[in-house]
Amino acid sequence: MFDTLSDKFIDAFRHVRGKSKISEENIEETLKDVRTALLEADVNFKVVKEFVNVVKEKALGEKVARGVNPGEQFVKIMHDELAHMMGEANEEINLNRPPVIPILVVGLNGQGKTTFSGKLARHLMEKKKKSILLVPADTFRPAAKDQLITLAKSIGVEWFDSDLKMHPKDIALRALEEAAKLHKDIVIIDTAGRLHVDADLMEQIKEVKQAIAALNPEVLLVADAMTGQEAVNVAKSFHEAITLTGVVLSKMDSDARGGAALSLKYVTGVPIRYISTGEKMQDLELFHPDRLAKRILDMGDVLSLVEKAEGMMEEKEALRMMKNMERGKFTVDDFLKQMNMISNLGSMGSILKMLPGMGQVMKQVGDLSPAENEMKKMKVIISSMTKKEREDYKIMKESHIKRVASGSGTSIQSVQDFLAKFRQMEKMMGSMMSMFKGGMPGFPGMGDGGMPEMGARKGFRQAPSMPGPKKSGTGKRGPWGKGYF
Ligand SMILES: Nc1nc2c(ncn2[C@@H]2O[C@H](COP(=O)(O)OP(=O)(O)OP(=O)(O)O)[C@@H](O)[C@H]2O)c(=O)[nH]1
Ligand SMILES: [Mg+2]
Repeated sequence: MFDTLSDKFIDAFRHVRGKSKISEENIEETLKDVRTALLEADVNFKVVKEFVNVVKEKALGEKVARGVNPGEQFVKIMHDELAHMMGEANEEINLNRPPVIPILVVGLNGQGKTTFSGKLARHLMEKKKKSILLVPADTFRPAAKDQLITLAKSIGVEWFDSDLKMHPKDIALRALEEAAKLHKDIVIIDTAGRLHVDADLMEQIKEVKQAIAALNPEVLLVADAMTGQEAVNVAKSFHEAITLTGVVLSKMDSDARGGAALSLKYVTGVPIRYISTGEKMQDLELFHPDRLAKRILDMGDVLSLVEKAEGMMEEKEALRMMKNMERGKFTVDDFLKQMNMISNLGSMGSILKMLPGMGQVMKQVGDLSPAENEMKKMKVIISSMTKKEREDYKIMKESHIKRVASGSGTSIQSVQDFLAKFRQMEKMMGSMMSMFKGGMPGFPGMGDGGMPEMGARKGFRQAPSMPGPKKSGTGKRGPWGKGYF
């Protein structure tokens, strides 16, 4: 996502980095490169022209704040203008109104409407605690109904058993009646793909919208981000025909250029509400212009990372693990849960990119797949261990190791390596825990009671305070024990 643009921008900044003052001469080259980068990202040339002019004016006009170097100030101006171009703050659809709220999902063929309908249902159910009815209203392709029902089942959402012989507007009306009976908050109506130039089909979708107009429906267009300016043009046509309330850019995971995301709001006035970033049901993100601007400029997006991590592990489970760790108990099962949590966040590359400056660091590191493969291998080995072994790996004798090796399709050496690594981790965990318990000279706030900030976050109670200093069982000091520093 935005990879190429990001690289080109960072490269363009070299002309202003380290300069004591921003002048017409030294930003000339930078602005030229910025302009080329945006055009290559498939941003409309008029938008590019305006963007570059504004950035130039601001960069030359602005007084350099004390303590900030001109290069940093230039990046800040770029950030603000990029965020502005993409629409400033995220506006999620308005859910603060009485049910039933209809959401009509429209767009060209094969753009990801059905997939998005499922993703949105899951998101609104899990994050907004809404009850949803999914409505298949693609009367041209019967398989589309099955596709939506399969998705509905996979996410545990109810669907409406539409009669595909009916006009989509009647399906929508029936579904709304049913939703009211079932006390649902929201209906999501998945419609057939249609070309914006097909007059008959555009007429049909107008009729659907008119039929439910009294309920003030959200009308979301799903557009493939990879099609760049074409997506912008399609959004314009649909907006003129049926007045959209938002756009969803799909297949952002495959779009390295980003032209549609950058200029759609600017050109059409319709806000981008969500981005679809994969085929799985959890691959949906809110469109946050300011955060995306940060990602493009390799300033990181820690907020999104924290939000992704939230809710991954139940509070009860987190407390149980914490208690066990306090007792110096860290099991293979705990380790597996932590690995799964990380995998659920996405690929290592996508997680690291959300940290400031990591985009460039990763370029130097190169391929992250060996680390990912290593994690996969460890998971396979763990899944071949019995429950007892996972609770206490020390009971594993040679025969156990042999069994796990053949069960996981790895080798005895691999299992032994894993156990050795785990032993190392367990040791480290023990040392860290005794460090928290005993307090560490020179590290304020880490004395008794653990880290004070831990309880402050929403959803996490204060970690139970830990008892006073504990004598290490072996008498040895771990790598971070007292006296090491
Ligand atoms: N990589 C990627 N693939 C996606 C995304 N969204 C949808 N797809 C894939 O795109 C293909 C089409 O998706 P659908 O949801 O069936 O598209 P549609 O707009 O409902 O298609 P029609 O109903 O035929 O017009 C499927 O193979 C999806 O798995 C996405 O965000 N990323
Ligand atoms: Mg479909």
